[in-house]
Parts: sequence; structure tokens; C-alpha cells
Amino acid sequence: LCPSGVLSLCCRLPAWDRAIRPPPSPLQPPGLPLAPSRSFSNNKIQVELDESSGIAMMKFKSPPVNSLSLEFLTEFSISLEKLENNRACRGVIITSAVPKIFSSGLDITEMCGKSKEHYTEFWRAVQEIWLRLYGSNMVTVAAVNGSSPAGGCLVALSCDYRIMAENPKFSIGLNEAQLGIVAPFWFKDTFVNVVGHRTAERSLQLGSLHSAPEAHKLGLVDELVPEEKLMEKAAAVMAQWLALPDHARQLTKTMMRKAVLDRLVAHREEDIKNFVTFVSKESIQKSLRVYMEMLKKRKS
Ligand code: CO8
Repeated sequence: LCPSGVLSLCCRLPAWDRAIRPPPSPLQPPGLPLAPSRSFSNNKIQVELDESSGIAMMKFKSPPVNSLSLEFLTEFSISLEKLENNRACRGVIITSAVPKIFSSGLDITEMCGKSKEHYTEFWRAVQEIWLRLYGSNMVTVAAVNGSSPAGGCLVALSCDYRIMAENPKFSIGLNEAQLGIVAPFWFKDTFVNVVGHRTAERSLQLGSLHSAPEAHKLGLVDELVPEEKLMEKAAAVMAQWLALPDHARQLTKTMMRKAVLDRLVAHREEDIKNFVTFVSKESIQKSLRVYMEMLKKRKS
């Protein structure tokens, strides 16, 4: 069932382990009632699927900052899997229900003062969400309606298209170096694939968080729109991408992303080991604690 050449990935990703879906009829036959909207909501994520258009809206709703905790990542993974397995769903718009924040990235408390077993489980969940999102058969559009550092930026980078609210106070980037940690190779690969090697290298070394206008200039986001127009624009972009036959778009996406996905799949256990060793070091634990204290001080 796998498209040729993506076998190694298919064997690990349930969402890929099936035939490419034909698109549902774009036009509702006259006289028939509109297909229903289905929604499912758990603690941290709300999803609404409009079966008539095939478009799902996924909203992060984990205040204060939509940090990617183990619980959040698990819900995110399950939600994506549900949509991926629903033949009526062809695209998903990912956004936030928390004002001014898209996602603050990985939950730092999951990487502080915990056991090696916990770090292992957490990192596997981080890998899993990236494999699912970057490798999704659906059209994925990020409607970035707030700040989006580190892991939050990775979520946006993993989508097919990024639209950001035109607010200079919102920032986005892979700022790991500022925390004294290093973005893993697959964060870097995803970033390079969007902005190119030179921009990625400079931005990663400096741990830069770019304002929305700067991010647009660098190509980190594809479009900036006034905040009130963000969802309208995301729907318009989605309609444009969904106008194409799914199979051609999906195979093209696979062609563009397969090498990077395969690289993590091939080195998954080694990557987990590296993370656990790195994050367990006392010097790294200290950097993370200092960073968390800095966040709290900045607040007061
Ligand atoms: N994890 C856990 N808690 C967080 C995080 C986070 N990522 N971000 C913020 N918080 C907490 C704050 O400590 C604060 O807690 P409390 O209310 O108890 O004091 C609360 O959330 C609210 O935060 P702020 O007051 O700072 O909220 P603002 O609205 O003023 O600012 C921001 C929101 C811009 C998101 C700001 O909080 C911020 O910059 N946060 C830090 C974001 C960040 O640097 N994230 C990086 C995480 S690391 C990552 O994603 C990739 C790691 C790759 C692994 C590398 C291998 C080792």
C-alpha cells in the first residue's frame, strides 16, 4: 500500500500505512443536506472537522502558553491520527485559542529534574508528533496567531504553509541556543528546508527569535496578514491547496520530505539516547533552571 520508496517510513507511521485517498467530491450534490461538522475536544486541543469542505480546524487550548507537555503531545498525536484516518478530512488548519501565544514550545518542566525513563518517553512523544505532522498526507496550514518559540516554531515549520498575524510583538524562531541547549538535527533539517542553509545557520547559532515582519522577510513564514483576517486567509490558502488532486500533491510532498523523515526514523533510538544523555547533564539542568527562573523574574 505504500507509495514506492517510503516503505521504511510506512512501517513506523500508521498514518502512512494506507492507500492514498481519492478526494471527496468538491461539490455537494444539490438537494442533499450539508455534511455534518464533527468536533472532538480533549483537555488541551479542540478539533472541528467540516465534512462538507474536508477541512479541520485544530485549536491549541492549553493556557497559559500552550507548552508542549507530554500530555499535550499525546493529545496532539491522537488528534492528528484521528483526522488522518478520517477519509472525509483532507486538510487541517492549526492555530491557538490562547491569546497572543501560538505555542511556547516544549514544556521545559518536562526536561527538568525528571527520571531518564521520563525523558525517554517525553522525547519519543516529541519525535512522534514531528513524524506525524511533517509526514502528514493532509494539507497542513499553520495560522500563527501569537508567539511561537522553539518547539512551537517547529510545529509551524512542519506544516505546508505558514500565515502569521501581522503583530511586531509576536516572535517566532528556534531559540534553543539561548537556553543553552541544541536544536536536534531534525529540527535543523526542517528549518533548513524552509529558509535555506545560511539563514538557518545564523538564526540557530544566535538562537534568534524573529519578529513577525522579520520572519516574513526571511521566509520563515509565507504570509503576514492583519490578525482579524488570519482565519479567512488560512481558509483561502487551504482552498487553493485542496483544489489539486490529493494523490499528486501527496506524492510530491513525500518526494520533498522523505529524506529528512527517513533520517530520523533510521536514527530514532540513537536520537533518544542523545537527548536523554544531554538533558540529564547537571550543566544542562542548571541552564534550564536558570532559564525558567529568568522567565519568572521577567514576569514580576
Ligand atoms: N515550558 C514550561 N513553562 C513555560 C514555558 C515553557 N516552554 N514557557 C513559559 N512557561 C511558563 C512561565 O514560566 C510562566 O509560568 P508561571 O506563571 O508559573 O510563572 C507561564 O508559563 C507564563 O509565561 P510568561 O509569563 O513568560 O508569559 P508571556 O505571555 O509573558 O510570554 C512566551 C509567553 C513568549 C511564550 C514566554 O513565556 C517565553 O518566551 N517562554 C519560553 C519559550 C521558550 O524558550 N521555549 C523553549 C522550549 S525548548 C524547545 O521547545 C525545544 C527544545 C529542544 C530540545 C533540545 C535538546 C536538549
